[in-house]
Amino acid sequence: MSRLLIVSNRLPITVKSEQGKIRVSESIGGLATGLRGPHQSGESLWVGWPGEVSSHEGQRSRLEKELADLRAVPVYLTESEINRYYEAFSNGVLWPLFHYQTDLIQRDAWRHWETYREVNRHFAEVVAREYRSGDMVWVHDYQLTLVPAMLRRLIPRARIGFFLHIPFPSSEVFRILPWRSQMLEGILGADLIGFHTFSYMRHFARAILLVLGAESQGEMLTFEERKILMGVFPIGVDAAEFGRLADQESVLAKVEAVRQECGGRKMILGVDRLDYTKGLPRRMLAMDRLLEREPGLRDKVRMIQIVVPSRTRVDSYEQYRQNLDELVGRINGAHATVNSVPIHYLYRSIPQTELVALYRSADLMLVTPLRDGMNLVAKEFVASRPDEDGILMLSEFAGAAEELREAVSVNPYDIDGVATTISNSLSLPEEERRARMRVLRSRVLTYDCYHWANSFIKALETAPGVTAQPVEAQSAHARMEAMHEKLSGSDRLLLLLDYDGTLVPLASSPQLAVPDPEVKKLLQALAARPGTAVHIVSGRPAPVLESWLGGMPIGLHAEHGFWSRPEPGSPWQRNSPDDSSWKEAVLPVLEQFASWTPGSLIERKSAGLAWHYRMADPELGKAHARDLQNRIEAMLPGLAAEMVMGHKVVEVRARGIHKGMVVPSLAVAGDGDWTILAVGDDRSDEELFAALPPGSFAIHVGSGESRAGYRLPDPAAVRDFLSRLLEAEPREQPLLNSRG
Ligand code: GDG
Repeated sequence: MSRLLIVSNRLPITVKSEQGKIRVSESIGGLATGLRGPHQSGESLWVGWPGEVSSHEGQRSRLEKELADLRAVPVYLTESEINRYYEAFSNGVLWPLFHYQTDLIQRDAWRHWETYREVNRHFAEVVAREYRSGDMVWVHDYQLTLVPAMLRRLIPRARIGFFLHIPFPSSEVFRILPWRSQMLEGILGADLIGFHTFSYMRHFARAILLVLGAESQGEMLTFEERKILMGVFPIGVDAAEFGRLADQESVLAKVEAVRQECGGRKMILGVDRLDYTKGLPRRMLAMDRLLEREPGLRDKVRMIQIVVPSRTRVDSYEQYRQNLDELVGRINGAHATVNSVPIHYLYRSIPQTELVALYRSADLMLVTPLRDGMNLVAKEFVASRPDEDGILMLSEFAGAAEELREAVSVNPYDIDGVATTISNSLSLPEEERRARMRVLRSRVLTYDCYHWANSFIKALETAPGVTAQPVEAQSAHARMEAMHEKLSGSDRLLLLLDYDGTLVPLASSPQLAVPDPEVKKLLQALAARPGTAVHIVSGRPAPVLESWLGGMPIGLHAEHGFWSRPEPGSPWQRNSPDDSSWKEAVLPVLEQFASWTPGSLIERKSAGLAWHYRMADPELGKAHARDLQNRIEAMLPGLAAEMVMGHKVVEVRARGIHKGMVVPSLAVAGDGDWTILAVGDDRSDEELFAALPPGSFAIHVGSGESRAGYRLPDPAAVRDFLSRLLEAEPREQPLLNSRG
């Protein structure tokens, strides 16, 4: 059975040192509980920071023994690493950024990126050390985004999953991060990438499209030749356990006591970690507004707000706490009566049974974060209501809102709206309260933390991943080598090469794809190879090819074979009659699309017009390309033109022209009998491949469908392949070939 290696910043344990003895206890929480089953089954391990522990060797070895019993592997971090990687970079930069609080990003914390990387590497090394063939690795959260790619390098064949517990922000916000590409590439080391909601997944997909140019299709994307799956896995809580606690005698007694204390007033509850994402000041201001508008409520409601201390060493949290204290003090001062203080505010953590008793006592639970990955408090509240009563008020900016549709939804920024909604909720009829709670309960009970962990693990087990590819890749490699050998041995070799995307990488703008000295040298050397004819078959206009490659001893074919200059020095000749009457109708349409699609441009050729959208926003470009295709298709029947959809280009050209046109004359030139190799990356190259005589070879560059029998990943691989032809001598002495 395959083991699962769980990797998170913190180990789910608490280490205490009592009278020189080390005690380790397991922590509770959705993540720890959900993974307890998978962690304990097989020989799975949990890798993470054990917290601040003594560096004393004796103490460490005792700790490690205790940890080994819990199948936990420590990643020790120094105080300075914790300050920089965890407090400063993870909590001071990534946390506010991913929660849209860009003003709170610590300015000096940007310096700590290096430490973030080093600590991520340290984690990856510990995992790689523990890894055994067949294991699966599951990396958690924003502190460890670089670990998947680092692992991919250390243990290339491992199945790696990554789950983000916080929101993935809109790409507009994400791209603020100077290390956005490194972070995305880090995450893309995984085979499966999980998010709480569909919007986070979409934001991520958009970010990789804009930042890395990697296009996804639904939940699937291909990056560096690997298939990567994305998915939505909303985390749940241990609902059965909360329900069990909520029915316990001692808890019910506490519920009774809380209600007595409320003395008939409606109880409003809030439970949050002290964090600026939780929307506490606005929630308090909404209470303030409500009591101002409805003074009669002052003796009729009581709010209990538990605030759990958190990240006390990060400056912005301390400041936030002081402001909140003052605000609550002011509101209580303004609305307290002789009989009651409206907001009962506790700044500390409470035992779980007490928490459940509060959940079960509440008439109205306020969960109003400004942003929250999921928010487990909302689900715990629902799970703690076997009595099927109580109202959940939930911010539309919590991940939980995408699932818990029967909660009363609020926009936490709309203070007045929240005040009104609190007031309305308090008077909801019992029947409606129960109806909402019943549906909420069925969701929370079904999709609990066990379901979450199991569904992620199952998806990771079956994700396409790297493991699916090697056999195919190996056989492709062997075939490729066999073909190379045939070409190398040929003394009459005809090379038909596309230019853009084949010999040089696609440039953002067509004018920028100027040939570099290296490619010129390669073409020169190939042309000088005995018995070898080299031809460039491109979609570009003749003047461009002439100015870039005119001086070389090779044949040039422009505009998809409309023009040919088979030998250097010979004039360009047309291969088809010139009928451009169709341009009058087509050009205005292309111009319209160019103006609608910022960044796109029109290329004018003698027998064609091309609308390039590589520089436009990729999604807008794609959508408009589809629209343009429909528009042109509708026009074509009346025109002597046809349309070709290429790589980020829609081209309209005179009918009957295609790259395959050049093949017949070249194939018979110099008595024929050539071994032909055609290489191309685009749809227009398929026509070249189709026209090749039997026994020829065709290589498609890049991914996507092709009729070519062979494939190379990119122009660098093409160059490498072609330059290897220069190493081997042909079998026989060459015939001099005059076709250049
Ligand atoms: C991150 C994401 C996502 C709170 N006070 C007490 C107490 N708690 C427990 C709650 C709950 C947990 O703390 C808080 O969980 P949240 O989900 O609300 O928030 P984060 O800690 O920010 O977690 C979040 C989560 O990851 C999981 O993916 O949902 O969006 O930010 O379990 O019960 N527990 C006890 N006493 C307290 O006083 N015993």
